[in-house]
Amino acid sequence: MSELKNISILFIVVFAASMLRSTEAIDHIVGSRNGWIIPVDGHSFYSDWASNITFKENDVLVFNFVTGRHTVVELNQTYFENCNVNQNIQFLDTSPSPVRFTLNRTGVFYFTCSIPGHCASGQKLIVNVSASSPALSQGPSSPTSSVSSDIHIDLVATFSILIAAVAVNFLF
Ligand SMILES: [Cu+2]
Repeated sequence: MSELKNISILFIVVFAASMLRSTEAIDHIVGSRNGWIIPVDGHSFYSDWASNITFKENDVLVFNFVTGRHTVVELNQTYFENCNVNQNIQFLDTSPSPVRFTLNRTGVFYFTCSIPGHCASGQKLIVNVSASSPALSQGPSSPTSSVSSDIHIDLVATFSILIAAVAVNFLF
């Protein structure tokens, strides 16, 4: 029987390892192929881009742009809304592109470009970062439901592992 127990333990370890892989940090290319620009499609371009992505702690934002044409600054919410780019929390290295920024905490980050007029023209990005967790990656969800659905997925995964372990013990 001990051999069979070992099989079930192996089963659990493999499952756990495959779940851990989903927590690896991911590079996100800001604006995808368009990169970091004054959006030509209107002010919602970067919020539309961000709304399709789940940002996790320690993921990296990659800002691609023509060196010298743009910069990357992090602002607080008030200065971001007013495009007060001189009150930045961080002036990220502007040359050469790309600028890489590690999302080193949970919560909301605000980014824009410090070149005059660019913020007001819509070159601004809000990123909402959630904690790294073993939850499986999921599609876009409303902010109010994301926490509970994360827990739900965790429970489903945990039960799947338990059932698999029991099944292995029964079958052999
Ligand atoms: Cu710019």
